[in-house]
Amino acid sequence: MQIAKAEVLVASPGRNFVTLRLTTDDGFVGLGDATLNGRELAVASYLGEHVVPLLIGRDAHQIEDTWQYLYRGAYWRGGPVTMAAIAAVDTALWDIKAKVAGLPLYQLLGGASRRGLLAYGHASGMDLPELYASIREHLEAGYTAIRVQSGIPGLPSVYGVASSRNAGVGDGDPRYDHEPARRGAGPVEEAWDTRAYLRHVPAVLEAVRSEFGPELVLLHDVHHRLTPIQAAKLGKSLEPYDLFWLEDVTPAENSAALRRVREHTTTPLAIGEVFNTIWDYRQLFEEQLIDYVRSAVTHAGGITALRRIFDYAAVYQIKSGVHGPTDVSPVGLAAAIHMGLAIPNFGIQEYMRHSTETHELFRPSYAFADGMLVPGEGPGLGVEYDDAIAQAHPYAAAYLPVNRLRDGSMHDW
Ligand code: GCO
Ligand code: MG
Repeated sequence: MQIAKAEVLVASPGRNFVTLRLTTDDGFVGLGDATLNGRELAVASYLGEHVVPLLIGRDAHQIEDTWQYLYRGAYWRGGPVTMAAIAAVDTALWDIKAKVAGLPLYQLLGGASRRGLLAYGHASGMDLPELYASIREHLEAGYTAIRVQSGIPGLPSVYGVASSRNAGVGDGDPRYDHEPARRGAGPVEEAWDTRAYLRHVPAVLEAVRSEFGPELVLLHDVHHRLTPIQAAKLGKSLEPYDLFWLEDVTPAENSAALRRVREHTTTPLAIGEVFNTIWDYRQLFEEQLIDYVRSAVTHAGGITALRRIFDYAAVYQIKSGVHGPTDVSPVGLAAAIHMGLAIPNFGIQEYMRHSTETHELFRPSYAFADGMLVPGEGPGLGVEYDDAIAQAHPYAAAYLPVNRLRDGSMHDW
């Protein structure tokens, strides 16, 4: 069974998505997500110019060999662009293999290990009343695990926080519009003040815990903004509020920074949404510096590669916590849900929920009910790409915001 056609599809149903569609000579179709938020066309071009020509005529069943061919064969290994491209090919080939078998993908990964995936949503507010309202909406929608992000007094906007001020910017559903694929010639510039953040956040989590009680699973994302000692202090100060995890406390490329954080706090740590390969996790796993792996199928080289990362993590009792923002397409999310149902060390799955337009374009068959995600029982990934809808939503340049300190210095995020 040969790959006969490979198409790179770029569309923007509220935000940009890059999708690879492979078709075999006997008519099986597989999809892979290659979306790199804010740098989408780099991956589209890498695929279109350098990968598609290599795929035509290859045996669609040789998933591992194709992965090795694209990873080792390029000479230039790793990096977000290369690994998103490889991920798209790998995911599309798994989709095809499962369709040929006539089975939902999770069956090929070992079958179901659980009834569904515990999923967390994003609640946020510029102040406590807004935040409480957002948490209540999530509880009504069935979530039992919720990420909590809050405005900071003195800062006009904070990344990850929806409010009446920035609602309506993207995805159609105001609760999720804070994911800032903001349209325009350049990135929005946000102001940041670390001391104000560190003063404010413990009080927010204390208030949320006392308002909503001990059962609610709470998470918080720091978006790489602290130094090791600041992160250690935050982790320690949040211990009484029993977080499921504290995410991305320091810039991810400095693994050793998490030693300092670990020395001081028992708050569980999650990191890895910007990682691309298993090597990025080596020190973190072997020194047991983290508790959850944040990589998405889309950014870590596909199902083949992420499965190896999870197996490696399992040796150290580290669990999955796959990245699931709205900039991972329903194809990437479906792949994560099939994996999450099968792997032994599943922890939690992020589920922000895509816009209506995005669902119309991809028609995913996974479902969310009672706080859990299930992948659907149709063959393959269970996602169908609608070309007519894609045509109605052409690519539009969009950037993530940048982050500056009050004196104008660029800051991590
Ligand atoms: C999360 C993330 C996202 C990312 C975004 C970048 O935990 O969901 O941090 O909000 O910032 O996916 O493209
Ligand atoms: Mg994050």
